[in-house]
Amino acid sequence: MAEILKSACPLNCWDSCGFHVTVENDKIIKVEGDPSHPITKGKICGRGRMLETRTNSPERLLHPLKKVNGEFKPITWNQALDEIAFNLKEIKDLYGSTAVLHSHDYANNGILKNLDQRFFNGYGGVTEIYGSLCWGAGIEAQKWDFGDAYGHAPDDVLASKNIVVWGRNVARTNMHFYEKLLEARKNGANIIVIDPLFNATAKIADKYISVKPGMDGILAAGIMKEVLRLGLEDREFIKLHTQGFHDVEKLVDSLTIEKISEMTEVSIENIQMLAKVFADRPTSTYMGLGLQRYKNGGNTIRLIDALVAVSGNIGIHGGGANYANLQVGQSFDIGNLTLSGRKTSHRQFSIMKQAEEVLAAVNPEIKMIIVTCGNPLTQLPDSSVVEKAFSSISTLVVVDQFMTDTARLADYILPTTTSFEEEDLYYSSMYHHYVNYGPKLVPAPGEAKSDLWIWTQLAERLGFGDDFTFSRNQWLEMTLQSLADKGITLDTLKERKTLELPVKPIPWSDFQFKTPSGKFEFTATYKGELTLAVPDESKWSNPELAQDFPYNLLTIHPLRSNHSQHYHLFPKAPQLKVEVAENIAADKQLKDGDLVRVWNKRGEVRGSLSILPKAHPNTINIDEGIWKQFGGSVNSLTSSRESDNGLGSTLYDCLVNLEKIT
Ligand SMILES: Nc1nc2c(c(=O)[nH]1)N[C@H]1C(S)=C(S)[C@@H](COP(=O)(O)OP(=O)(O)OC[C@H]3O[C@@H](n4cnc5c(=O)[nH]c(N)nc54)[C@H](O)[C@@H]3O)O[C@H]1N2
Ligand SMILES: Nc1nc2c(c(=O)[nH]1)N[C@H]1C(S)=C(S)[C@@H](COP(=O)(O)OP(=O)(O)OC[C@H]3O[C@@H](n4cnc5c(=O)[nH]c(N)nc54)[C@H](O)[C@@H]3O)O[C@H]1N2
Ligand code: SF4
Ligand SMILES: [Mo]
Repeated sequence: MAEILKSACPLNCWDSCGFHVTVENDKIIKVEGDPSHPITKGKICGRGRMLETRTNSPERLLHPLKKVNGEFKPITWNQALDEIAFNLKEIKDLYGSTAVLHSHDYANNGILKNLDQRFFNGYGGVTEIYGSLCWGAGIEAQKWDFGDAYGHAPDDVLASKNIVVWGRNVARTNMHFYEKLLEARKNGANIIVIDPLFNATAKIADKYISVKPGMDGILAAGIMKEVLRLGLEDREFIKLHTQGFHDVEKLVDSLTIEKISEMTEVSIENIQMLAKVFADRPTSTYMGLGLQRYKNGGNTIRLIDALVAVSGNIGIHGGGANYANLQVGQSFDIGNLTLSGRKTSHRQFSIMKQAEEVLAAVNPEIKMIIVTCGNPLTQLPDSSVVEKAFSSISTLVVVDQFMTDTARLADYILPTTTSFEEEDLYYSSMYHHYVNYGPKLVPAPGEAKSDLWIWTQLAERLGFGDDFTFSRNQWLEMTLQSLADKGITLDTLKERKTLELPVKPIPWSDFQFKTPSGKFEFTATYKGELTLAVPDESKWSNPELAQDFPYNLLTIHPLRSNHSQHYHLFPKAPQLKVEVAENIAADKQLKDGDLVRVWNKRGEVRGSLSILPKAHPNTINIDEGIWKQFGGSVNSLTSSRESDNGLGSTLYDCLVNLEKIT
C-alpha cells in the first residue's frame, strides 16, 4: 500500500525544502512538497520532484567498478575496498598522506556528508581544497566588512519599503524567496532588479536596471557618490558604528559620475534614482552569487555592503546586505564530526586551480584523487586542464550514483546511495534557518552503499576503525549536541521533521560586529581599503583581449537541473543553447536556431542560438552543468583564476567570440 512520508531535499540550493514522498513496496513513487513546512509550504521545484527519477533511474551505478585495460569491470566491494585501502597505505608510507587529493563540492547538503573529512583526517591529513566556486569571494568580503556573512530571516523582507535584488536569479534558483517577493509586491513594496539578464524576476520588478557584467562594484560606488552628494547618508550610523568612512569619500571622489555611467553602462538618471531608493529606508538588498564570480568579486560585494552601510540599512527591520546566512551552519557541532585534530600532515590547493596544482605538485606528487559529491570535469573551470590533470594520476576514485564525465575517467567507481536511501539532516546556509530531517525511506538498489559506509569500511582496513564505530543515531546526536539546551534534539526533530534554529532574525541589530574593531569596516583592519577594481577580462583591463573576444560569457545555473545532476534524466535529451543579446544577433545577422560556435583561447563549444530579449548588449549566456554527450562542458571556456581575495572563482569573468557554423 502506498504511504506518504516526510523527507527533505538534499540538493545544494537556497531553499532546503520539506518533502512529502509517496512510497509503495519499497519504491519511491512521487516527490511533492510538504504543506506543513514553515518556509517551503508545499511548493517544490522540478529538480526536487525529479529526485524520484534520480533514485529509480535504470542508469544508477549498482556495483563497484574497476577500469581494466580501459574498460569498466564490476568487482566486489571487498576487492574494491581492499585494493583502495592497500593503495592508501602504500602511498602514505612511500610519499606521505598529502599525496592523496580529496576533491569535492557540496552536491548533497546532508550533515553526515562531512564525515568524509573525518576519514581523511584519520588517515593523516590529505591535500585538501580551499575556497569555493560558488560563493567564496562574497563570503570572505562580508567577513572583512561585518566579521561574518549573515542574512535576515525570510519574513523580514515584508518590512522593506524597497527591495533590491542584485544579481540573484530568484525565480529560477530561490523559488520561495520569489514567493516572498510576490507577497511584498502585493503589500506595496518597490522591487528593483539589477542584472545583465532580463530574467524572470526582472519581469515582476517595478524597475529593471541592466548593468555591464562585473561592473556592480563601480555601480555601488556611483550610487554612494550620489547619496553623499545629496547628503542622504546615515551620519549617526557612520559615526558610531563604522571604521574607514573617510576612505570611502576619497574613493567615490576618484571617479566622475559620467565615468561611472560609461563604465557600468547604467544611465546617470538610474544611478540617481537608486541613490534615492537606498536612502528611502528600510531598503533591503538581496545579492546573488553570480555577481561575485569575477576577479573583482570580493570588492564588488564589499562596495555593495558599503552602500548598504552608508545608507543606514544595516541591522534594521526590512534592511540588510543579504548574501548568505552562515549562522545556520554554525548552529551545529560539525567539528565533532570532522576531528581535524587527527591529522598530522596538511596541504591545500585552491578549488579553482586544483587541476593545475595537481599537474605541478612536487613533494609529494599527487598519486591518488578521491572525488566525493562533485563532478569536477563539468563543474570546475578550464575543463581541458581538469581533464588532463584527472587523467594523469595513477589512481582516480570517484564516489557517485551515475556515470558522469568525471566517473568515466576513474580507475575505481564506488556506487553510492541517494538521499531517500539513507538517514540524514539537511539545511542550507543560504536562505532560511530551519533544519529538516530525512529518514531512510527505501533500500538502496544493487550494491549501492552510503558514503558513510564506505568511509567506515576503509577506516577499518586502515586501522582507525574505532573513529567510525557509531550508529547513525549517535552521529546525528553528536551533531546536535550544542542545540540540546535550546530544545533541539534528534528525538524532537524526528517527531516534528523540521525545527527552527536559534539564529538572529535581524543580524547586527545590536551593532556589535564581529570584526577586529567591533565596527562595520569600510577599511578592513588587516586587509586594506576598498578599490574600484574591474574584471580581468574587460575592455578596461585588457583592451586587446576585448577586441578579439568582444562578448561577456555568463554560464548561469540551469532551470531544470541542479548543476550537472539532472540533465541526463530529462525525458528529451538536452541541447546546448547559446543565448545572446539582441545586438549580437543583429550585428551578425543571426536568428533563433542557427548553429554557432563560441570560443576563446581556452576552448570552444557549439550549440544552437537563442535571442535573449532585453539582455545587456554584448552579453551571452550558456547554462552550466551540461554533460559532454549533450555538448558541454561550458567550462572549457572559463578561467581558473581566483577572485581578488583568493577564495572565489572567476567563472563569469570570461570574454568570448561567436560565429555561425553550418
Ligand atoms: N534551478 C537551479 N537552482 C539553483 C541551482 C541550480 O543549479 N539550478 N544551484 C544552486 C546553487 S549551488 C547556487 S550557488 C545558487 C545560485 O543562485 P543565483 O545567484 O541566483 O544564480 P547564479 O546562476 O549563480 O547567478 C545568476 C544571476 O547572476 C546574474 N549575474 C551574472 N553576472 C552578473 C553581474 O556581473 N552583475 C549582476 N548584477 N548580476 C550578474 C545572472 O544574470 C543571473 O541572474 O542557486 C541554487 N539554485
Ligand atoms: N561555468 C560554471 N561552472 C559552475 C557554476 C557556474 O555558475 N558556472 N556554478 C558553480 C557552483 S555555484 C557550484 S555549487 C558547483 C557545483 O558543482 P558540483 O557539486 O560538482 O555539481 P553537481 O552537479 O551538483 O554534483 C556533482 C556530483 O555529485 C554527485 N552526488 C550527488 N549526491 C551525492 C552523494 O550523496 N554522494 C556522492 N558521493 N556524490 C553525490 C552527483 O551525482 C554529481 O555527479 O559548480 C560550480 N561550477
Ligand atoms: S532544489 Fe531547491 S527549490 Fe527545488 S526542491 Fe530542492 S530545495 Fe526546494
Ligand atoms: Mo553553488
